[in-house]
Amino acid sequence: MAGLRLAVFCVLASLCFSSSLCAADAVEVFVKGVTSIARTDDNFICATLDWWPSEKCDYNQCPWEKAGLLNLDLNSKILANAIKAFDPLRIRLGGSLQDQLVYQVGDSIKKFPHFKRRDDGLFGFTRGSLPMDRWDQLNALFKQTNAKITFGLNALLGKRKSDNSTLWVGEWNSKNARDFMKYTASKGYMIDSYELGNELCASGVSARLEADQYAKDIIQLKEIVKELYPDRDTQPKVLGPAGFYDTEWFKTFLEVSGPHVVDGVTHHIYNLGVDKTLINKVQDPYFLDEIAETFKDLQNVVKEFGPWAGPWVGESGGAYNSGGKDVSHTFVNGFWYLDQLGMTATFNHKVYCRQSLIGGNYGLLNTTSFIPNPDYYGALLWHRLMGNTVLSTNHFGSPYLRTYTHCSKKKPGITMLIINMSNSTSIDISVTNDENKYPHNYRMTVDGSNQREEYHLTPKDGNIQSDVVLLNGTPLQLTSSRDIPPLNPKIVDSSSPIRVAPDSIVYVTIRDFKAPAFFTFKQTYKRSVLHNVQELEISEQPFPQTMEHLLNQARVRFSGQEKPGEPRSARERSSLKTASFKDAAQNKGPQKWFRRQFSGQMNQDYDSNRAGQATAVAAAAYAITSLNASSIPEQKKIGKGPETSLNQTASKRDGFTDLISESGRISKRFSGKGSIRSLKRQDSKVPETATKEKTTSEVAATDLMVDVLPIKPKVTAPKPELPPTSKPATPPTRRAKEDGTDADAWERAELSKIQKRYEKIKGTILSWENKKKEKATKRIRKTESDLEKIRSNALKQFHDDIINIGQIAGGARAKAEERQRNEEFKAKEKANTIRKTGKLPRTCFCF
Ligand SMILES: *[C@@H]1O[C@H](CO)[C@@H](O)[C@H](O)[C@H]1NC(C)=O
Ligand SMILES: *[C@@H]1O[C@H](CO)[C@@H](O)[C@H](O)[C@H]1NC(C)=O
Ligand SMILES: *[C@@H]1O[C@H](CO)[C@@H](O)[C@H](O)[C@H]1NC(C)=O
Ligand SMILES: *[C@@H]1O[C@H](CO)[C@@H](O)[C@H](O)[C@H]1NC(C)=O
Ligand SMILES: CC(=O)N[C@H]1CO[C@H](CO)[C@@H](O)[C@@H]1O
Ligand SMILES: CC(=O)N[C@H]1CO[C@H](CO)[C@@H](O)[C@@H]1O
Repeated sequence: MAGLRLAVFCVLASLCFSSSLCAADAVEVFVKGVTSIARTDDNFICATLDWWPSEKCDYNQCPWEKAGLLNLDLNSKILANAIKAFDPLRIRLGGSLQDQLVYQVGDSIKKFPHFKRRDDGLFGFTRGSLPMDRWDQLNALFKQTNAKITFGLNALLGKRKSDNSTLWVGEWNSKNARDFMKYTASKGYMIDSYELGNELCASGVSARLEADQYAKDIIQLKEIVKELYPDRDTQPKVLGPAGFYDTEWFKTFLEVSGPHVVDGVTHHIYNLGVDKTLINKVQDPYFLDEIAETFKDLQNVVKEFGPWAGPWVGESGGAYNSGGKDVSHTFVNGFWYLDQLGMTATFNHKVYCRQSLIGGNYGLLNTTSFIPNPDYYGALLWHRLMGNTVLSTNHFGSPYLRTYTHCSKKKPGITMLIINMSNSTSIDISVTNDENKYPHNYRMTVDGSNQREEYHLTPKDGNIQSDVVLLNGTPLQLTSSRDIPPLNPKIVDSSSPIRVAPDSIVYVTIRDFKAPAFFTFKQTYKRSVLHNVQELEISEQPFPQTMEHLLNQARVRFSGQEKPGEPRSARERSSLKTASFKDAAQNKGPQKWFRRQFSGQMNQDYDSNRAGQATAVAAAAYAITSLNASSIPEQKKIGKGPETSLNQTASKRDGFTDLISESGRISKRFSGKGSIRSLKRQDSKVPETATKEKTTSEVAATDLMVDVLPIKPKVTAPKPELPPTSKPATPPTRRAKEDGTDADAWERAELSKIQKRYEKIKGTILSWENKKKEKATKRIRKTESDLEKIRSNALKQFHDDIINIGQIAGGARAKAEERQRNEEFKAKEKANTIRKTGKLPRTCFCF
């Protein structure tokens, strides 16, 4: 919901060290923390093991060696440690030869000892078989390492090739699969999911099936699973079709298989090819974006035709036929791989299986030495840092900069993945100092959480085709016990810049970003909306629809607002940004920025289009927050030494009025942004859809973030003690008895001051509200004389106006009341202290 959208706004500004090469390139990254745009499985990272024998060769190389499931060294300590490090790692067992594999279990099974080269066989090989003792060994490894197993079953047994081309027809003979599953279940081997067939969908690769036949086969598989695993808690999932996406085929498959048969809709990605340009493709953002369309289409088809299932990337090596030599196992491949993880997660994919864990040129582990390649560490960091909640992340900077954000895993805050694919410019990115944006939050950070955790991945010797990756400058190497080394972050003060080197990949964890806290606000918000709706007797729709309506409207309007009329020159832009960065460095920027934002919204944007109604609500609440923040000198001066400013209280009293009457420049800012975006869209060839989600007001949420951080005066407020002031006044000499009286008087005076101040604020809110409502009412009266159609439109608008106004006022009011309670509480606490200590507060509120 747009209204609840909350964002953190970071100004990433690049500074120039060398004045001659000063290409100031400021990037703002917006993260909407209030609503998740997608959700992954807890174990999103997955890697595959394949059946390829060492005779699998392409382009004069045979890169599988002994990495296939039938000949892999299961006693490798590195292999076990590499799997264990994920705890758990999803492993998908499957691949091209799985539909020629029989399981040596049950009766009447012919033995096929090995896959052998045979030109007329599928994929150039004969059938092969899996002996149960090998299966036992594999499971011993999986159990020891706590792996989560997906097993791909042979889907071609019982079928025959039709006369025509690659189509296979006939029923699936599930007997061998059933015997195998029965054996597996009886041994107690844990299987997370069974998948049926490999790349048999759509036009297939070596063989293909019709969608309705495959759907019938998978229904049969589901029946077997239900029968063999009656306990629903441990019942393996059923996945399919494990092949390349085709809209019609996938639709039919989901329709015919029906509800709750398929749990995961798996598709395969090999969008890179294997040509000599592979290394360019993995660094080309335009190329990388092309595949987004597929992810989006699948997401939509699953949503529409199989909402009970989730989309999975079941196998993806990027470059087919075992990956690209000197590319797929080196650092540069991470540009493609980690970008894929980020991208598919935003398209609601649950799992992403990398081909391969080991084997081919694209192994996360080296085929022969088992030593982890750079992508292994990229994946492990993702698994440890990125939680399952995906947040919309946006910037208008270079397309070579890719950013993705999730809520952090198992910890508060967010983790952002930043990929800089550019190899040329040296850069220095800064995040706006958060202190002014999260004043109360910062006050809770006694545990040092105003620090960021950064993980910088760079290639050894700056060679992007290196197999060795550095974490924060140190090569990642196995420990002496052949174990995965610890992956320790660099702790960085939040106010300092994030430096992102060219050709680097960075994970940043920001603990202060308390996304879950927004629920508190959500409640308030809902109530205020409902309240207004009822009060004005315009409630026509149930609440969710109303909200949905508001959201859509805001979206439409905001995007409609993108006039290419006012594009600011690069220099203007950069000077503006430089300025805001400088301000930020002085702990002032964000506040000013928000103020402008707020006033602009209140006066212009709001009235003219209400697109940013979310912004307005947020801003109103923020204004109240800033009131508080700036009215407390001690808080404002964090890290700046004591400085008395008694007058601030007085001068900020009218903050709300100031904010409302101040004329804003922010609408320009908005449209400027819109135009930047639309220009970008034209030349960047980013699929419409990839950006569409992001056209709502990013700015809005920023402010909300501030607002919704939990206010816990009891926890966060400093103890009401009275440290020495910078301006020592007359020492207290009164006796305790008198103090009681003084304290009472002081308390009364203080409470009455607070009350007056808030009365004034509330008065301002009310008069603003009345004014706006009056205006809206005038508008409706004027329009009433128009045609019936116009009339109903106007009515609708009127309702929206009233709701929006109510929201803004309600949000502001709630905030003000909250602040008032806090301050009264404080005053009382202080009065108690005074009673105890006999010390009266003096020139400033230094507590
Ligand atoms: C074989 O292909 C032709 C044309 O491609 C088609 O008309 C015919 O129905 C196919 N036969 C079978 C058995 O699929
Ligand atoms: C494995 O390591 C060897 C030796 O460093 C290297 O030549 C080879 O390319 C690596 N292969 C993979 C797939 O990692
Ligand atoms: C940077 O990348 C471009 C194109 O991707 C390439 O032409 C150029 O040689 C690269 N420069 C360096 C220093 O690697
Ligand atoms: C406080 O501010 C008011 C106006 O804002 C000014 O008239 C007054 O002199 C100031 N008082 C002090 C003590 O600075
Ligand atoms: C993260 C980031 O700022 N990326 C930079 C990468 O390099 C390009 C060009 O050198 C810059 O434009 C990006 O800003
Ligand atoms: C949200 C916030 O910052 N509230 C603060 C307002 O000011 C009082 C007085 O210092 C604090 O106790 C609150 O925490």
